[in-house]
Amino acid sequence: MLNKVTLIGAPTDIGAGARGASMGPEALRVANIGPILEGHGLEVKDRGNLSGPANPWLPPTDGYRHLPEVAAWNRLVHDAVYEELSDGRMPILLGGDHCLGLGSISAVARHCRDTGKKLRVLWLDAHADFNTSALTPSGNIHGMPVACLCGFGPRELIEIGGQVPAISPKWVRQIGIRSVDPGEKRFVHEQGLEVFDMRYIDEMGMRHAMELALATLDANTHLHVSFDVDFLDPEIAPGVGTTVPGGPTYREAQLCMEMIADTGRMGSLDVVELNPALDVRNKTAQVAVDLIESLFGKSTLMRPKV
Ligand code: Z70
Ligand code: MN
Ligand code: MN
Ligand code: MN
Repeated sequence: MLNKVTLIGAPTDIGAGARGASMGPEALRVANIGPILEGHGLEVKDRGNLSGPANPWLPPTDGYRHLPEVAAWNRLVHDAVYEELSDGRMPILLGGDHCLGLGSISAVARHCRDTGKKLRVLWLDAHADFNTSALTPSGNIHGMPVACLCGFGPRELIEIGGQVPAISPKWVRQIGIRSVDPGEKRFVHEQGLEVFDMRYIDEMGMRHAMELALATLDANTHLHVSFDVDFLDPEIAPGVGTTVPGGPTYREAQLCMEMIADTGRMGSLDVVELNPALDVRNKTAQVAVDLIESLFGKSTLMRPKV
């Protein structure tokens, strides 16, 4: 794994249905994300925050809310993430809402094309984020990034990384899913997304789900982790725009992160949907940072190298 990481703040709630995710980057910094990663032997650079358009807070038009502003933010994210990867550093995107996964992952996909790497995307979320303008109940674009990355969406969003589609649905593994809209459900099935939903995790356990989700990684794989904080059960993570009950416990989430760390293949990370306006004394940010530590190899005991 790369030992040089770059924090990229993207303070916006442009794609969300509630205001406040724009304060996410600062809350993660206040929870000491930088120094804590340094404590794990990483060289940490903080690029500060990107600066994009303000949130006009308008109703949707033609099935999309804030499409021009979402596109502008994602172009900024794409360029920053692509630049850090080209510099041989691991970008950590501090969101911001999950529409930013578009800019981030389209840049990662482009970097993988440049370098001949195989890409796998782990999508840790309560939601599938696989809506289109025809399927969305809300028009909120944070419910659409996976579909856009797979080529289903408006030109200004699907073309950001220079190739359409940016990724194949076959490269995606979703974990923790427990809220999917009716039309979205059919589309997930049609496109063959590999989804380890909460029912699967309850029946088979997080360990088995992660073994399968990580089964096709090899030495040439770039693993992108897109961590929507609403993945976590609301008991431990109330500070998100859309809480959905029945999520992974602290212990399940920690195992998930530890198993990702053990692969040594993580090359980029998004931390999105943290909403400090809805949090309690920044505890959701602290839990997120704890789990990110596990993602970077914090473990209770010395562990044999795999
Ligand atoms: C719903 C929609 C959503 C959060 C994604 C919800 C989408 N499927 N909500 N992330 N927090 O409106 O598309
Ligand atoms: Mn690289
Ligand atoms: Mn999401
Ligand atoms: Mn979500």
